[in-house]
Amino acid sequence: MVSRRNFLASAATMVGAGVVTRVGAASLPEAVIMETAATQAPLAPPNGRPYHPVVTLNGWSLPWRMNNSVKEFHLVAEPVVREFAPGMKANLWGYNGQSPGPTIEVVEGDQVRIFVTNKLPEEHSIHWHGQRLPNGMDGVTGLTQPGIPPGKTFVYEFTAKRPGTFMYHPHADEMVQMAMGLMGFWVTHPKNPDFMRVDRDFVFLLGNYDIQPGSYTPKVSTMLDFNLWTINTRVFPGVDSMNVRQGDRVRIRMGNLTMTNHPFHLHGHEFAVTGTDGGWIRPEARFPEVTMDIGVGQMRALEFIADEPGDWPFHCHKSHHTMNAMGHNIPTMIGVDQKGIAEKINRLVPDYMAMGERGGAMGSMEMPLPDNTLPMATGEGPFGNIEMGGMFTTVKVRKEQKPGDYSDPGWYKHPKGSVAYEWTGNVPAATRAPGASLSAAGVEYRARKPQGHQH
Ligand SMILES: [Cu+2]
Repeated sequence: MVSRRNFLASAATMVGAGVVTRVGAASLPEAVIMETAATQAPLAPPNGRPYHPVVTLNGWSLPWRMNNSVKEFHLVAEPVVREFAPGMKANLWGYNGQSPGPTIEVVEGDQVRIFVTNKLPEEHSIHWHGQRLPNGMDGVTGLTQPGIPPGKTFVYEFTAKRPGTFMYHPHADEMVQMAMGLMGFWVTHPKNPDFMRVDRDFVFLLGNYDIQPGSYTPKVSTMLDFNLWTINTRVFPGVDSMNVRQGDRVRIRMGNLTMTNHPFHLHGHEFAVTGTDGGWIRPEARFPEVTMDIGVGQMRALEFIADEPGDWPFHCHKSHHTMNAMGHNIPTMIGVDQKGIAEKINRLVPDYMAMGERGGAMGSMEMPLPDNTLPMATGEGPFGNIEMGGMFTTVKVRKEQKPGDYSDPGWYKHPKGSVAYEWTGNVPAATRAPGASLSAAGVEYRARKPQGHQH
């Protein structure tokens, strides 16, 4: 028999081991949902310890309920519709109405209880990626818990021990459930709100999907050949810009839940990688970068002072990852005269268009698209087509952007004389090395034939 005294003693031991308590809740907390893909204002903590909230790009943070000093959250795994960018929607699986699910923000030392309701047609479980927690709360179906059956609710309880940047994702039928969009961001803020304080703190997850033009559901068996590379399950021009005030200290935190690495590149500024999966990097161990590779399953935080005004790209440097849905088996046609072929094919296929003769720029392309897909690379900028898609966005640095204002200031107005311009003077012949002869008509080369082993 468990006396009250014994129960308290054992409860104390459990807290010491990182477990909060057995759930004493009489009711489920409300499952808050969000239906818009617009970036929501930061969630100022209404109770509990103070912290500086993050901003989830094209997303939001999940409100909680305080129950005897335990922060209670409610996630519902369910089918959702996500708009990747205006003109294209997909049938995915997500949390609380969206993919990715809402960001969960807690403070180091918080006791956390998360109710997970499974409204999927198969078993589910959530793994709290990167957290220190009791083994039985790690969310691995079959290993640390039984799968959550459809229609059931499970409870996860642990103390958020380590401050830093984390994620959550299923560890049940993983390949399918992640290919369908089940994932979310997690931030554990430091106990001291002034520790590594920044003015703007953006977060997002990288995802990949294979949704063939004209279809609405991702192919879940695709292993590598994805055609949509996403920032919070959005593709450019559907990805919001990160709007900051000139001089702000800006942090961007990312998690990579795709099947490949992404070298993210920031224009116009250097940044320091300040956080990894293991926690915060000591100031003396940081080094400057303009491109940071983020590997599969990794999380990274970078920081910079946004001191250069303008609209600065922030994007994956793999050029196929800044494009949208399109076949990949396209022959290179640069320099090939396709006029005759196009005419002949047009008799059979009226909309056929010769492509690629002068490169792949999509700016002037007007080939009809199938339903529910996006042009490969498009986004109207102040100077025309931006010719980007996928994992691309901008950091908009403005002197006039008020602290705490995240609204889009529009395109940058360049000071007079500060935009690249056409040269209209003489173009002298290029100086070449003596004896060098390079002309388009006759490129000289020497074949170096194998000479056998010379050592
Ligand atoms: Cu990439």
